[in-house]
Amino acid sequence: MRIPIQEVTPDLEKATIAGWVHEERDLGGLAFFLIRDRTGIMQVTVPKKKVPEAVLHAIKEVSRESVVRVTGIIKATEKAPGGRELVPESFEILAKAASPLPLDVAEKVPAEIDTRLDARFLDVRRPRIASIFQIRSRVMEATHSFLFNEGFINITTPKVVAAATEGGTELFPIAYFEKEAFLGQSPQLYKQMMMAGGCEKVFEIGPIFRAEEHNTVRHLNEATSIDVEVSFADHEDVMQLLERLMRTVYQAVADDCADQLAHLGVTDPAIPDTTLPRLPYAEAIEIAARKSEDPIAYGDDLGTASERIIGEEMGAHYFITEWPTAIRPYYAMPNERDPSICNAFDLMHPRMELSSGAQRCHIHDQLVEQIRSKGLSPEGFEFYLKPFRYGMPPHAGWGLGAERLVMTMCGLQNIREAVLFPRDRHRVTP
Ligand code: ATP
Ligand code: AMO
Repeated sequence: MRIPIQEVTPDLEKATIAGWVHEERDLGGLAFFLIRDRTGIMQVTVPKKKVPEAVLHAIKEVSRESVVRVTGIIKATEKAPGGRELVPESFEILAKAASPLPLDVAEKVPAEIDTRLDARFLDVRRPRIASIFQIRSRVMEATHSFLFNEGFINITTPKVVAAATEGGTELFPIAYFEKEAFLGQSPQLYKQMMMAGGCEKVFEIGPIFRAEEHNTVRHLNEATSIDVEVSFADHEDVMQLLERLMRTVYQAVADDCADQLAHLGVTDPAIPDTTLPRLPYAEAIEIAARKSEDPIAYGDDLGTASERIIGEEMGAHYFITEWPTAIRPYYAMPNERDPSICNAFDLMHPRMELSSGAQRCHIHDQLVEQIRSKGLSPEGFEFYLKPFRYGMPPHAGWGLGAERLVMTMCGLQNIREAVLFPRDRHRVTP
């Protein structure tokens, strides 16, 4: 049996390792191979005069990124990574890699994002890139266990749907027998319906599909949304839940992924504070208007440029609260004192929006009115409205973009880096 490279210590006598040929170097009488597996990199040193003929044959044949299994004597040496090297007694090629490679795994030759994504299986062999997905996995694990610890149940809702939730322009229509159907933009309506189902605290982590027209570094056409909905809660309750989640997830990554963060050059994971600043929308607009070159007024959406200006001023995670009712979805609850603003919020990283949420309107007739006032037809929402007639508790929730969370945590420049196989305007394969 092979042992993981990380477990090969200088005091071992003999070991079998298996992995990919990361680098090869032939110095005549001596050849060096760096063998890489998921856990690390180890040097195989071949003194050509001292190894069996079969080993010499194999090392002549082998190419970079081939899969090999090597058995031999372990020697302590300060010249090799990890303070040990393996001198082979056997060197088997399990799968030879063709050359030239579509991508240099050792990262000596830089590659464009498209080249990398076209050969994603090779790209993720790079320890730095693998780190992103190890961190992403830890983020997901920490999110699941945090929500279960908080008493949530995990739900799964349909991704083939009949209605838009976040405005009608960003839907992907699909061929669904003789019916009109779309890919789901958000589990919004379903998670709310489960509040009428008496579930009280639900979460779903799943794909959302948005027909975003533009190619940007922070939009995907298929993203992963971490969604929660909580009964007998208002916006402030779920903002506090989000604060706890952010801290827990950042802490988990800081504790367990120090090597991965180091690979990515993240020296300080900047764990968010327990209580994040609440910046009312009106003040956010003022900050943006003061520093922006374009005219910005109360009632405008906050675009990329505004988000950046405000983010620079805030310097760390913060909430934007007290949004104008007019620019939030129909399901947001208007503020009881001033219905021109609503109990909605966004969680912001200085670089971009991470999450949107709100206390929801749980009163049937008011919700119908709000749907109408957005120019939508309540008839299209019958299945959603029905539960509001039979005992819908007050409730609140949010959706948090998993890729944006990972992207900002890891300091990535392009959201595509946080997805194994991103879907964008031009990409449906691999
Ligand atoms: P030494 O006397 O330390 O074995 P050397 O200077 O006589 O080394 P070679 O053994 O021929 O030279 O090695 C050639 C090159 O490979 C040198 O630059 C040496 O530093 C390097 N080298 C030798 N052994 C190792 C090893 N086990 N791991 C990494 N590099 C090595
Ligand atoms: P919203 O539309 O703001 O809110 O989406 C919530 C979060 O999901 C992420 N996100 C995306 N990430 C990458 N690419 C995209 N195209 C994309 N679209 C959204 C963002 C965003 O902040 N139903 C509400 C949530 C709620 O109120 O519970 C909703 O979907 O990080």
